[in-house]
Amino acid sequence: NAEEESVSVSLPSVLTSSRESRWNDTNPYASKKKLQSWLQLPTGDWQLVKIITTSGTESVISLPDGKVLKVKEESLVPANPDILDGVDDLMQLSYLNEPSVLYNLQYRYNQNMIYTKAGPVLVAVNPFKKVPLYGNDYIEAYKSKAIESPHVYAITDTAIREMIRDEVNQSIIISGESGAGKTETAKIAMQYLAALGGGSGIEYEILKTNPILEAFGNGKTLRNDNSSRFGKLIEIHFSETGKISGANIQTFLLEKSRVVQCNEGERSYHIFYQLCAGAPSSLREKLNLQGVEDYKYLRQSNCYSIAGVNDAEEFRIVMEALDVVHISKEDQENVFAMLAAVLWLGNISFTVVDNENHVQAVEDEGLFTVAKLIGCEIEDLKLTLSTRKMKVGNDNIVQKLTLSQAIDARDALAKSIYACLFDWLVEQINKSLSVGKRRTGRSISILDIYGFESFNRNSFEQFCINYANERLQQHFNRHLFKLEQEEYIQDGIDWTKVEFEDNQDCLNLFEKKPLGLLSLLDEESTFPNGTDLTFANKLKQHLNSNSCFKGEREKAFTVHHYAGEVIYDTTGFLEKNRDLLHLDSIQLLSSSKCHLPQIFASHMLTQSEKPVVGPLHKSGGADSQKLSVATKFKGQLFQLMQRLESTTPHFIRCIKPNNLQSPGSYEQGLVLQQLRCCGVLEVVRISRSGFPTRMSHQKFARRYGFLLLENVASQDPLSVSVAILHQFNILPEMYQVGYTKLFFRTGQIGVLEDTRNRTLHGILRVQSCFRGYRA
Ligand code: AOV
Ligand code: MG
Repeated sequence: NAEEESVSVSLPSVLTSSRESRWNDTNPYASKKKLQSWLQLPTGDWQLVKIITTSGTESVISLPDGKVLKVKEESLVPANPDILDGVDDLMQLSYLNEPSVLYNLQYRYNQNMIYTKAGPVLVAVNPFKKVPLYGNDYIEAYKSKAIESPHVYAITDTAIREMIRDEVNQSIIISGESGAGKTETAKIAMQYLAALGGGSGIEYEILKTNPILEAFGNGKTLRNDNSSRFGKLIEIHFSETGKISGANIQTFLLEKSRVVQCNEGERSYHIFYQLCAGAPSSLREKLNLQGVEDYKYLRQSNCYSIAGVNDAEEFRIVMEALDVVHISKEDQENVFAMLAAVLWLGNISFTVVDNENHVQAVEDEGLFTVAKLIGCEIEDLKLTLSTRKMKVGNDNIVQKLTLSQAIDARDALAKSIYACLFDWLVEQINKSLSVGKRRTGRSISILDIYGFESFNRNSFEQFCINYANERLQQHFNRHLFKLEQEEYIQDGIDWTKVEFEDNQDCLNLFEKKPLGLLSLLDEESTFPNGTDLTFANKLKQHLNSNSCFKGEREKAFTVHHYAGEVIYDTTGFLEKNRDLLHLDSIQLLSSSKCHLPQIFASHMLTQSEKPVVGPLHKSGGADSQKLSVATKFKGQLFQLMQRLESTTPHFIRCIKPNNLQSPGSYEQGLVLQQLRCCGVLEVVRISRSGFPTRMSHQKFARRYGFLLLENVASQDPLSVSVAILHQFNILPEMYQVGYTKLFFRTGQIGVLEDTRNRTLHGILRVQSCFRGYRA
């Protein structure tokens, strides 16, 4: 039969290891390929079985080990013929069901083919090992179209071509859970852009921003040894000739809390460990650098190294990269001094000085070193850490701090120094990358933000990260589902809707005013007496009827995200959202003799001049007042979405095949959950059941009208179009006639184009014949 024959002729060699080999050779049913089905095992995994007989309600099936079972008909899901094993676009599957998609991805994954198309979306399954798919040879092959199998290179190539062809900015939007491979994928895309658009040397600088930003913005979490703790959009600019002319990096909400606190088994930002391990001895001396274990901030999580990572070597790479992006040696040293200051701040301790539990900073190596590194007086530092200036009426009073207040003040200072340092670095990098300045308005942006996170304990950071992912998911939905469906509906097409998970409800839960998570958080943050508990109670009071929300015991609440339920613990929410830095601390920095602290201080001051959302101390606030963190973040996200809306998006979905970060392990349940929540199946279904080729009646009539046998010159374009469709016997299920456009299924227009080309060719031949005759 035809199917059997095509197996032997058209399968690439890498795919020929038939599924049959997994079956016992003595299995008498081994040859009945057509009757393969998927059976779900009690573990939840899917098993390929063979149907021996079917009675309509029950089937007798055989397992690969020869066992024969009787199962209910509805527990079986049809499997695809062997010839479709490992197809490179899920659209090609005859049966589009979950086990078939899972199997197809796994089949490819096992052969290092980690990329698969799902219609317009690229799916990337994290190999957790080096795979031989990258480098110049591959780049050349994709550039020349010698290889067409799915790849980040291929998607990036499409983006470049479309940017040039349509003169529209492009975006490559990478999403997926924490540890799924977004950052690696972004780097692979950048590599391709650099290779194709390179020449001016600026591409080298762009690539070198990666080790810098990863050192300062990534850390080890329980999910990912190199987890991004900030979001990043890098916009790469191109000249008219398609060469890279510059770039600009925008970052989103760095997780500041990691600097002063991180969980058992996690690490703070890589750069701290790199500095301690790799600083040359002169620098060590200048900064009074110790080993990582001597710093309290680094000691608390009990984790100092990452398997397979040499921090000293990484430090060398970062220093080199800093040179490349034109950060002077002097500035580099200032940066390292700030890092050391942060580490030493964590070592400052306090002693109780009166019977009201007020404290003072202990005069020890920590205090002295911080003062020296920040460039301020020891006395000023001591005062800043143990008192707070307040204005009551017209009087300035000095309030002494208790131990926990003093620790908060100290940690707040450390966090803001680090966050300012990060922002300053990005600013310097941007200055260096914008040298070209010849903006033509053409660009390709790559978005790599922190992935969806769900830990045992989820705090304000996860709240923000997951909110961002929710927004991104909406963008994805809008593009792939809504816009598509709306176009059909607008044009009056009879078209069965593909149901998809819309996450608008969850976004409303976050964004609705005045009764949404963000508004309520801000409101509670402005009340001087607001606490995490009053915040949690308020949520329960106002949001319990929302289907995406559930109040939990004590201070917790659950949000039903598109990617699953997450329980948030509100402990620390208010403080993190207010993100206060005492004015005393800002004044301390501005009094500094050093360059960077002064810059940081003025940066903090300009920030605090913005409209006030933080707590207002009516008694005369001496605190820095500014937009709340959540509100600022929301504003950034809206801006980001606006920017992305004006681009042609290309989506890459990264999938994490196991939670162990280990190669070779493919957990079906885990993969399935990710495929479900990112709507991969629906994307394929919509692309397949849709009519991707569209042409207006006018254009269609103009292009193919001359092929008509009867004269229709007087008729309207719609009638001409219909006449063409009839004359060429295009099957009714292959097209739809809309109010303004014709919609075709994949491949249909090719038939007409062929005829058109052949006919035109014929006409030209006849014409040249005539010319020859006349001569
Ligand atoms: P993420 O960006 O999606 O997580 P990463 O890009 O950091 O995830 O990937 C995690 C790890 O997976 C990397 O450190 C690599 O070891 C491995 N990996 C990913 N992609 C590849 C690839 N194509 N080839 C080889 N190894 C790979 V987070 O930043 O946590 O959301 O916030
Ligand atoms: Mg990342």
